[in-house]
Amino acid sequence: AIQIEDDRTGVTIPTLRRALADNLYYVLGKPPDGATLNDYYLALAYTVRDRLMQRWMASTHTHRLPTIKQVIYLSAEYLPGPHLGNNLMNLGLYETVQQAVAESGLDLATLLACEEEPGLGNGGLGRLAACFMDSLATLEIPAIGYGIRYEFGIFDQEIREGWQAEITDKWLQSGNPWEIARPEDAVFVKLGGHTEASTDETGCYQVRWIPHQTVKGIPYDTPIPGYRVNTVNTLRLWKAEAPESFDLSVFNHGDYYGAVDQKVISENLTKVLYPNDEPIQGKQLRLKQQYFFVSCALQDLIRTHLAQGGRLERFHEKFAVQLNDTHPAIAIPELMRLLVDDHHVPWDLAWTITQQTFAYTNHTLLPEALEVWSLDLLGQLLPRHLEIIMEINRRFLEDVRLKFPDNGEKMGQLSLIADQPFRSVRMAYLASVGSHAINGVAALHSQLLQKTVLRGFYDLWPEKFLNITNGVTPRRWMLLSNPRLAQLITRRIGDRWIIHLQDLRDLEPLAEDPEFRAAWRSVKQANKQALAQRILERTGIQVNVESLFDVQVKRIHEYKRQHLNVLHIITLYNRLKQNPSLDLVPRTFIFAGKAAPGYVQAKLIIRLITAVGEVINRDPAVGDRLKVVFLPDYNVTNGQPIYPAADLSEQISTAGKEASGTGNMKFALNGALTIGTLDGANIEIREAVGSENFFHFGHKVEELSQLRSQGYDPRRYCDHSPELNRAIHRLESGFFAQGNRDLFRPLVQSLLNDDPYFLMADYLSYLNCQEQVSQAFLNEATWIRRSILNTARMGEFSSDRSIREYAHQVWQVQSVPINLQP
Ligand code: 26V
Repeated sequence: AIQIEDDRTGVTIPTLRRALADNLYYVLGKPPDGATLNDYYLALAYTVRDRLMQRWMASTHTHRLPTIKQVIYLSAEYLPGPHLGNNLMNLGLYETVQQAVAESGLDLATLLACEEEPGLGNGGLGRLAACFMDSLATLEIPAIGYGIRYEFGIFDQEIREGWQAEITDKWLQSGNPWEIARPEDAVFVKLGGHTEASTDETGCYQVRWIPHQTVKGIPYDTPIPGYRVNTVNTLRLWKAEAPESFDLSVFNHGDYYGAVDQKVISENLTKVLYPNDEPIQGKQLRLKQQYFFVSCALQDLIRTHLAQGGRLERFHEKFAVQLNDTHPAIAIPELMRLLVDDHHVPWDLAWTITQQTFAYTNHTLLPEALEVWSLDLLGQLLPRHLEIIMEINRRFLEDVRLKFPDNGEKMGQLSLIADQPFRSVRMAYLASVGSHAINGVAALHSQLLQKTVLRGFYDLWPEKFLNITNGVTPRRWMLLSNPRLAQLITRRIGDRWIIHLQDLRDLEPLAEDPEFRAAWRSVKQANKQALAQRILERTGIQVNVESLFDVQVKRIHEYKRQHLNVLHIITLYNRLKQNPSLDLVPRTFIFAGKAAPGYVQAKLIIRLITAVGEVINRDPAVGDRLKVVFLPDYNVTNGQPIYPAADLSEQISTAGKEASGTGNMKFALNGALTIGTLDGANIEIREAVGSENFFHFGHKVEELSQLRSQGYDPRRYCDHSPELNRAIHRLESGFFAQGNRDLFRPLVQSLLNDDPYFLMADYLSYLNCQEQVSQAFLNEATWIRRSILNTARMGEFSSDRSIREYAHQVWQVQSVPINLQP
């Protein structure tokens, strides 16, 4: 019998071609000859989305069953990167679609390049959420990711005359084929106003919140398919709109334009992502955003749970809710409010449910990054939540007093309310009391968390604390972004590594095989060649692919110390100027990363990198021995070709400052060697790949605190190191700024006077370590051997491993295979 494939589900080449033409014509309303490349991209995206639909609906249906526990990831940020390539890969359709598209006279790579990535995050934290969503689906764990559908994500970066310029990110401009709006699932969120307490007919104390304003939350769903499984989870992002009834009521009073104003105010709520690398204290809109998406999410959960016949007493048996940092921590008083005020659950029961529901992940120890909200602001915007927080605090401090009867100091230390510099809620404390589990994101970070920021809570409840080291998804960060290496690996050890990254161990013996080493080297060279091409296109700089590609890509921040890297570059340049025939190991220094728009010093570091590049790249005495490149607009899309091309990964943060880092994992997984401090996950990476395959330098955390307590004097290091002195002098002299001695003065002054991130203290150690790197690079065979061993030993840094740990140690959830035949 002839099998006729459904045009929406079939996966043969003729069917895919027909589906593409169909979607172009009937969904986009374009004839083949009048279609743009973007139209073809959209048609292809719809064709792929169609092929996800059955699995998505089956997953959603199954995951709603009351007996199935579901993970709820609450995150203000997601950085999933472009969906099309990833979805093709996870569905197992990449090659077939490539061919189908080719037979229709198109090029898949060109269509993939049309997709605007959702830049709904700042950096590591948002990207981690996306890796976790991929792993949850791949492990067939029922999950929903809730977040905010920002109209403008993280700004696009351009470099103009060496400076960063910010351009609004219009990711929705040409349409988003991956999302489905669900206006039928809209919820209402109250803001402002006041509360009224009363006693009802039965003598029960009742609080009513009379809001000043109500906004409507509209969910937009994006499918998140697992790798070669039927599970398709949902990323549900909320957009704020004005409730129609509201305009109408004003309209009835004749104030039509006032109603339109209200609409604009409501829609502003989800307009723009805040760059969270900049202090956001007192930003009312930011608190509104946090509360808005959290309230939408919890209302959504309660509604579906009740609709399925679930009981609120069992809420925590149905949902495990993870707080991605404190951004969603207002969920704790919000769930209390929904349970106590709206559903009349007694306080104590509601508190048990709440604590059993939530778990909290901390992502930073930097004091300036720890969220606090002033009581003023909270009281204005969320009067009922402030009351609930005060009651949580009162009961909590009462427990503390019973445990430590004659220790009044303890209560002040642990209070959720800080008095200085103004009365405010410490959100990390709120998250800690309202959760049953608290984790850091790398071993060192978790230890420091227990010893510093959350010490008092660790003393109270050590059993709540755990470490779960971050990971990255090998699907995007190897299979998709490094197809050459993925193919080489699969040819030798099979393809189970894609879902079982520890299998990369099987590469270890091949590190001794000359033939395999040669193939490994060819792959790296091809990847370097491809990156060199992009560098030329984007910056006009010609780089030497035989040189060592030395790469630092991440947000620009003083604690990440991009300027330490620059001091090394200046030192090499000084050596070359002093001895023009110096036999220097050629290097290409590649930087990329965004600076928060208001972070003046970070923007100056970008200017420093471009300025040093302008001088060095043009100096004929340097030739192609040194090149300095700043690649603009670092994001997921632009990051993908960078990691596979790196020889050396720069992970040089001040010890104790980088909670984990995840870029460090992407580089090592793709065969780069690391130069790094003993910070964040670097420590665990070094242990995994072997200290002989990792270049570490710099002061350790304890050594730095010793330096600090001894009275740290950065100038001393300058006086004792002629090379450091010369490098600093070059900066001061205006040499890299066309004689302008003022340009880099703020950077130099900061280094000489405070140097809060200890660049001066680590300079010498860094320089010596870089010398070892250069010597190692000269021996190609052993370098490649070490590169292979890095990849072979990175298996534990898959986000699949992280998610398994959360599933067993925090969430108590199981895999649920999805059956497509009902
Ligand atoms: C926020 C702020 C705000 C005030 C100014 C300084 C500053 C610096 C950093 C941050 C980010 C806080 C949260 C965050 O994104 N943490 C990152 O989380 C990643 C995933 O766990 C982790 O790999 C990074 O090390 C960590 O910085």
